[in-house]
Amino acid sequence: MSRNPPALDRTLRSFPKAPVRIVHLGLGAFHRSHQAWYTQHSRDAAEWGIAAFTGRRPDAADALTQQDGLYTLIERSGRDDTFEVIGSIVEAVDGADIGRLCELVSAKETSVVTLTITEAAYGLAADGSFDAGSPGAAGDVARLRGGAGAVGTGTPTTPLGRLVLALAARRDAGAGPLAVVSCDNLSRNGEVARHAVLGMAEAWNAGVAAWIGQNVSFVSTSVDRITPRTTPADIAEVEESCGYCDNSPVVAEPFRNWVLSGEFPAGRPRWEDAGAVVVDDIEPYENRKLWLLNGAHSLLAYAGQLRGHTTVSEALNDRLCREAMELFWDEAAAHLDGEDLHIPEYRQALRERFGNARIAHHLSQIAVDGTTKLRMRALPVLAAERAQGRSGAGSALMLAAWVDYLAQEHEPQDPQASALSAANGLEGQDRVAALLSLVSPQLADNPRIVSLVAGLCGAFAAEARFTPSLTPQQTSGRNS
Ligand code: CS2
Repeated sequence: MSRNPPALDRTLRSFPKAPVRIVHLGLGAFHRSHQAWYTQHSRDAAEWGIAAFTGRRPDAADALTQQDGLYTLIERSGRDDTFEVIGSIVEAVDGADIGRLCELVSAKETSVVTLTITEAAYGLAADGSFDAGSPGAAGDVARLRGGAGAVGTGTPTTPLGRLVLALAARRDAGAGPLAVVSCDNLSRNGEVARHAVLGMAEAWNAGVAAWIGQNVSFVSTSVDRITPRTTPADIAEVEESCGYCDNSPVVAEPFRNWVLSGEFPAGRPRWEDAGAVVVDDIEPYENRKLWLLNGAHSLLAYAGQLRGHTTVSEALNDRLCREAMELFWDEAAAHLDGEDLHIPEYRQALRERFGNARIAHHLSQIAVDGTTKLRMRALPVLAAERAQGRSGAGSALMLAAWVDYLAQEHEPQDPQASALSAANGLEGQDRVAALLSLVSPQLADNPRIVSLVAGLCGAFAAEARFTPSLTPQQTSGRNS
């Protein structure tokens, strides 16, 4: 191989640039391993280019721009790696460039806005509703109002605020309806996105809110592809194996899945050519993925780190972590109906996906934003178990692992970081109740749940062993 390999760009790999018809907010590794891959593999890919905007920092856009938007997807199985250049992102933009965002969203050709802005960015309050008073949302409402309602003069800083401003620009341009597609791991993510966008728009300008209500469809999706952070070794591997320099490769497992439900009033790529599935009722698929995959991930993230592990596959090799995961899965499976969900096969596939030791999926990466994630991942199963008169000990174990993890992680990354650190300063059951209240008041208001979780704290200590009291047969009063 040459000592100075050429840089990856469209002169090195000739990829026609499709016109921008999709705007994406949240340019990160997952968008590049998932939606960009599906778009490239649609039969009509030549008509659908993506303009992807970063979130807080411009770095990812700068790096990708140097390569004309091209990057290498390293598909990493348990045995080997394969490489593919992805060219569906035709423009990578700093998220702070609101002028360009408004220009693209208000273009008639733009038909779809996809989002991977993280669960926390939807501004959800502890009861799951949109919190217009949360610091991010309130700041952007003030900034939008600071523009005296004139589009283009306010400069919002959150993805939601930016999207609302860009949709207002589309209204003013008369560019017609379009679809907003949430690709974040939230249940009913389309509905959540609708509440969040409308909530912010209503707080700013009733006319904009009314236009959004009538012209923007919010599509719910369940997205799946394990995508660990790229490391310097991955960059070196691409250079070695492909013979060019790529500053932004992305690593993903071979598995991928995308289920969508909702209207696309201005059209969309034929993602189904690439294996995406369009359904009327997304809830069962969403719950299967959120509870079994993401729920197990959160459990392993906290329990695994308590037991000294770094990656998902390491945690899976720990008997205690594995047993806890299976216990939680048993609880979740009791509330996942429908033969076409193929739960036993799905569980087996997850064991294999998690066990892929060639994917170094860091537990610390999964552990962030615990209050929002646990609300989606632990709470529904716990509530469903208790409604059937069982304790929900498997789900409560996930919460207990998080409570214990916070005792050693004093500066967790979380949308409620300051409230978390105040709650973390308390002791005993008061501490457990205060922490749980940040996941949901529903948990903290129930003394039996608080003592169940408090009683499970310490379950992942080095010398711990599960006891029969942790089996799902343990019952509690119905509806308690
Ligand atoms: C993970 C997800 O970080 C997390 O919270 O659970 O990013 C997970 O890897 C993806 O949803 C897999 O599709």
